Amino acid sequence: MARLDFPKDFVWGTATASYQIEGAWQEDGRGLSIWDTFSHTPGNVANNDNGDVACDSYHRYMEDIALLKKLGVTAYRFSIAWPRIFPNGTGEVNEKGLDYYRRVVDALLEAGIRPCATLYHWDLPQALQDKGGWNNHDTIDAFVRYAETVFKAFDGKIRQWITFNETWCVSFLSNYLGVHAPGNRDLQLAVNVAHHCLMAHGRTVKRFRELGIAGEIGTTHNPTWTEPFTTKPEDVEAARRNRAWQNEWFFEPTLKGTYPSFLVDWFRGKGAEVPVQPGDMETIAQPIDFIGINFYSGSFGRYKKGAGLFDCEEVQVGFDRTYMDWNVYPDSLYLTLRWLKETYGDIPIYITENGACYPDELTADKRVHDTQRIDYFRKHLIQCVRAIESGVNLKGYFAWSLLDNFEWAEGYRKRFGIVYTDYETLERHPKDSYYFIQKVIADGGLDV
Ligand code: JJW
Repeated sequence: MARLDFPKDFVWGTATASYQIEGAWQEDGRGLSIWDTFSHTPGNVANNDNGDVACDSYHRYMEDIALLKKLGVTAYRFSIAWPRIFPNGTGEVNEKGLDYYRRVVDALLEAGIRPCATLYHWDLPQALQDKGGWNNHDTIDAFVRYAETVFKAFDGKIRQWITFNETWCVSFLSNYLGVHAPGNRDLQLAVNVAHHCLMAHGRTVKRFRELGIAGEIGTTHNPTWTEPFTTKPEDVEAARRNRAWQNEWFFEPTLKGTYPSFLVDWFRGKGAEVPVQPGDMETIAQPIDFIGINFYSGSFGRYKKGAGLFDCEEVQVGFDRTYMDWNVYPDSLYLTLRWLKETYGDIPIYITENGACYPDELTADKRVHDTQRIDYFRKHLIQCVRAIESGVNLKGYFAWSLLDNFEWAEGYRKRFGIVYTDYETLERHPKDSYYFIQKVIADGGLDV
């Protein structure tokens, strides 16, 4: 048996997001978001589930925080619901919405847990969507105003800020593939949305610095690794296009102030132009303190004319798959981390999400023996140690998720929690993976 150790100051955490856990969709003046609209429209979400109640964390956050404390985490990543703070996206601040997060943040600090807040985890105020959403430049101004309001409200208390969660999902998954809210299928729209979100990120970082807010700010992208199936140039190029779409399209503007030019040309060939105005790229590339990555999976790809946007088809190479049908490909996390270092240098990296979905069952004595999830965590944590010992500046790891919750278009049937949520009673039951993570944190590493 061998030991793999994490650095002493490694940050351990779990992650959640407002719409996925809070419920209380009409309480204390909360406005509607695009996810209320989307989930209340039949056919968009499995089983027509919605976030009206979710895990009821709006009322049960003290239980969640007690679970975090017992877990032994350094930090907790949650998101702030924009429509609780500005019910119409702009206008008057809703103090009652701020009060909820004041209670959460104070309880976290009391428990010795560092709050890490995401500003945009997909719940765009519906009132802004009605005016074009992220396709409209005014949404950028509204976002900066919302961000500035919460920065001031939590200055000195929240010391780690993430502007956007997974801009690829916000843009392409939601506006080109049509899977997430608002459910559009338009490439030009998706390219515009990506650009405007990146702009909103840059302008927010700028404002954060101007206001002199304490702490660090960054953003979270969701890279996936596409490995070419063969060394044939056409396969290598196809895999590269896929990676560029999921990865460089977001990391490159954020960290270098450019878009990958071959992909700009590729999009042009598909009839979509990138709406870059003079000065935009400098705005996007404001220096940030860290980069977050949400990492789940990778795949093998090869050239096939007409497959997807990039003439790239996935090849099944025999991976185990999670209940999301995502490959379990732990090496792809290492490859991604190495690529980040080689391409963008030593900016601090946090894994702001990593985890797996399996069809968990609660036993009669209220346990969940989620051995597959433990195996997934173990394999990915091993790759983290590999990366750290290879010189990757990986500072922390947040497991997705603390709780089973509303998994977007998949509804409640897809469980990612290390704690089981009983949706009948809203009771929480730690799974075996919770105790696994607890031990890794306590030991500062794992036996392999
Ligand atoms: C891609 C489906 C093609 C969340 C995707 C679907 C392909 C027509 C998990 N991360 O709940 C990616 N998650 O809120 C943030 N990340 O394509 C947090 N990415 O359809 C988690 C879903 C996702 C996806 C889901």
